[in-house]
Amino acid sequence: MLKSVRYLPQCALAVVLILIGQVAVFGQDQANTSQPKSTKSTSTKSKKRKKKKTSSTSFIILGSPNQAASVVEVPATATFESPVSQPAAPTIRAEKSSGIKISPKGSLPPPGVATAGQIIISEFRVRGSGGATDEFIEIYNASGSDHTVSSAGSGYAVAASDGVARCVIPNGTVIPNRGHYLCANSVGYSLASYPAGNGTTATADATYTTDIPDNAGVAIFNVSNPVDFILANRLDAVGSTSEANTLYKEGTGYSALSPFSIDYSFVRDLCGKQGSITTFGPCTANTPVDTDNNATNFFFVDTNAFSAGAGQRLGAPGPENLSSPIQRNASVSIDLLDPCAAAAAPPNRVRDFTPGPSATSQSGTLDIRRTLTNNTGGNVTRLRFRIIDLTTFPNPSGIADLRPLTSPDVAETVDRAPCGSGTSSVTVRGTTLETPPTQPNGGGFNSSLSSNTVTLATPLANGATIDVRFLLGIQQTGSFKIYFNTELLP
Ligand SMILES: [Ca+2]
Ligand SMILES: [Ca+2]
Ligand SMILES: [Ca+2]
Repeated sequence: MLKSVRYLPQCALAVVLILIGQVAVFGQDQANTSQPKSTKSTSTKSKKRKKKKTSSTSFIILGSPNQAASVVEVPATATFESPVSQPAAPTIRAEKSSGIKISPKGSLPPPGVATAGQIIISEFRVRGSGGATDEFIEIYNASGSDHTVSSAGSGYAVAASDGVARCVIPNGTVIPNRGHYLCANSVGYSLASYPAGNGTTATADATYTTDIPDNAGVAIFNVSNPVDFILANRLDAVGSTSEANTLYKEGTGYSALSPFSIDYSFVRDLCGKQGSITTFGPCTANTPVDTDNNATNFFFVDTNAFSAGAGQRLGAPGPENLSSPIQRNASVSIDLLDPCAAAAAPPNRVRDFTPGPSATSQSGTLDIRRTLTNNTGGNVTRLRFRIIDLTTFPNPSGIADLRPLTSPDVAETVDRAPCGSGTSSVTVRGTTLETPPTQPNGGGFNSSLSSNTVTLATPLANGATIDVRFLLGIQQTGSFKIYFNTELLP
């Protein structure tokens, strides 16, 4: 049945569009993948420039504290090893006591139990390339501090709309601030070797074997006994428009999918633009957005940008578990590789016009280089970057179609402060597009690029820097944007 769905076309528009851009005239916050030295006349340029301004093209790599835009839920400034005190325990007790009256048990929940929105579903799928049971549900700690699971039952249940718990996160489990917990169907889950922490992969923290039907809702409760699966005990839910039980979705739900067995997932928005390919400007969030509206808080990605009923977007599932690196944008700074050169000029940005593989780079590549500084206060032993916003397929004309790729190390000559007093040679470290799933068209939304030279044996010390590159295949030229979250482990 996959055959009937549209594949990524090899877009022939690239050649036509290659002369549109004028990188140099826009300055460092403007971006275009076309030829820097346009042969177009000045009058054409100014016309173009006016037009572009309305669409506010921009390019920034998220990462430095002053770029960590306002966040819907959790200020990204907190470091995960300095938890704040338990979240307002007395208030929680009072709140839950009214809810608990409905419970047959009649017992007060223990102090510290999570409340709605504190522990949420951040990514999931109920089918995959491995078939109907290739499922996972990723849980995220949005509480603002490390959270110790503490329920009146045996833990927090993740249940489908048949009312049957699939996983229970046991009492006593500590989910780090901004960390994850992974629940997966052990019968079909196919992404267990997707990279996670140091020497670990995205294996499930808890498993189940009973299939979740296509488009069925899923919810997480702060209880484990199914009789207590009621709204007052619900932490979060996500379901489709075809889910009848409103306990298992928020709002009207995400658009129901045709049941294709593809490498897709629904990802909670990490940028605040609802996965829009065409919306430029800075992200307004860098942690999962939860406004209790599944239709706008989650977007659909898959590795071939199929149209399956819930929007089309090149990207990849990225299941994260307790061992996975954690978003710490506020604890690193990301600067130009060469602070004495313009952001849009080499060696900070290198445009290679040589056509590459037709599936990823038919119009060449764009190579973005940055210097990351570890400000965490300790070693960094694992480092990767997750794409939270991107121009990619399916893009309208005038918008670039970018495909993040694996890149090797490269030697580069840089000028650093004080500028003009001599140059030095540095090694710019390549980054690796993490798989599975295989991403034959390059990466996309939610894909991750790893700095594999940072390891337990070779950590990045506090205050130390690493020069990194992000290689982007270009399928179609035009205005572009790309935003990353920095995920790391101490
Ligand atoms: Ca299923
Ligand atoms: Ca919610
Ligand atoms: Ca994820």
